[in-house]
Amino acid sequence: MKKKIYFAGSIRGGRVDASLYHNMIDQMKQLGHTVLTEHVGSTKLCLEEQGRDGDSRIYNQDTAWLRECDLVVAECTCPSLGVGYELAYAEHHEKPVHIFYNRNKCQLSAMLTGNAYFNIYPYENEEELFNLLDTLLSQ
Ligand code: 6IA
Repeated sequence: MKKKIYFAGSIRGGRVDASLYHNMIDQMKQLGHTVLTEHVGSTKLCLEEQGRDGDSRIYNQDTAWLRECDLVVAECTCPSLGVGYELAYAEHHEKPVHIFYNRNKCQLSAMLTGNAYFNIYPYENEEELFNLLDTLLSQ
């Protein structure tokens, strides 16, 4: 079934995985889903502070999308305060949350791995990641 997906990935936390996010978003779209947060995979994002008003618009839009989505997919290899906040917000709104991370590159926070609400998928390489994503989103 076609779903509205909120994809979460690091922005000001660091853009080292931006092209990975881009490829994950592409795969989700190819499977027929709508990704509400396609900009997270853009390789040309402006990371500068937008001022309190600009950031307020971002916060209001992103929290509205979190309430609207059917599920959240997060790539958490690169730690991000914003993504951590979004995951807690999604849990509060009872949205299914699926968290992916590369086990060779990071240790995920115990605040995620210790919370049985979250579905957590460690992977070792991109092939494994894309297979996991395919299995999850082809259902
Ligand atoms: O703390 P971080 O910046 O790493 O938080 C990243 C998360 O917060 C992502 O999953 C996004 O959903 C959200 N987020 C953070 N910054 C932005 C943003 N910045 N725009 C949209 N969502 C954001 C402005 C960049 C650009 C589009 C002008």
